[in-house]
Amino acid sequence: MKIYEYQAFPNPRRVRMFLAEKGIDGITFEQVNVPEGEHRTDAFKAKNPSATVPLLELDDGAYIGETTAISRYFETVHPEPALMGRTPKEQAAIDMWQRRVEDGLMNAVGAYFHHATPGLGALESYQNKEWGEKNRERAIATMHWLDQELADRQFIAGERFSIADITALCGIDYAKFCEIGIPPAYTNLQRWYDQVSSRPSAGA
Ligand SMILES: N[C@@H](CCC(=O)N[C@@H](CS)C(=O)NCC(=O)O)C(=O)O
Repeated sequence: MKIYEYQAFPNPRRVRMFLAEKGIDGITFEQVNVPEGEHRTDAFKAKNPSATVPLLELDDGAYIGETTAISRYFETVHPEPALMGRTPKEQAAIDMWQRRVEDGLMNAVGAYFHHATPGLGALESYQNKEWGEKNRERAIATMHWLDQELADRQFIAGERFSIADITALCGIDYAKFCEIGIPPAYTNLQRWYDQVSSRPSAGA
C-alpha cells in the first residue's frame, strides 16, 4: 500500500494525522513534487485524473483519491479508535461537520491561497483576487461560527475527537500559513485549537 503526497501541504497532512490517530504504520509514502507540477504530468494523472494529492494506491493496484475517501477506507479496515462515528447519529453529525469545515476552511483558505496570494506561482493559470478575498472572509466567518459552537462542546462534531477536528485543524494551520490567524476574540476556538494541536498526531 502506498500514499502519494507532498508532505508540506495540508490535505496530505489530514491523512497522516488520521493514520497517526489510528496507530496505523508500515505504509510507504511517495513524494510528488507539487510546486514543480509533477501532479499534473500525464503519468500522475493516469493514477489520479484530479491531479491532486493525497492519493492512496492499494495492493491490488486500485487508486483512491480524495482525503475523506482515503480516510473512509482506513476507518473501515481499522475501525478503532473510531474517527468517523459509531452510531448513525454520531456518523451523521461528523459527516455534517466534516463537510462544513472542509468547505468553510480547507476550500475557502485554498481559494484565498490560489487566487489572492502568489499561490503555486507559475502553475496558477487563472487568478481572481476578488474571489480570493471573498474566500478569506468566508474562512474567518467559519472560524466565528466554530467559536460559537465550541462554547458548549469539546470538539467540532461533539464530545469525541473525530475526523472533523483533523480537517478543521489542518484548515486553520493552512490559514495561519496564509497569514489568516484566529481572531483574538475567538477564545473558544483558540482553546480547542491549543488542545487539538497538542495531540501527538498533530505533528505527523
Ligand atoms: N478534494 C481533494 C483536494 C486535494 C488538494 O487540493 N490537494 C492539494 C495539496 S493540499 C493539491 O494537490 N493541489 C494541487 C493543485 O492545486 O494544483 C482532497 O480532499 O483530497
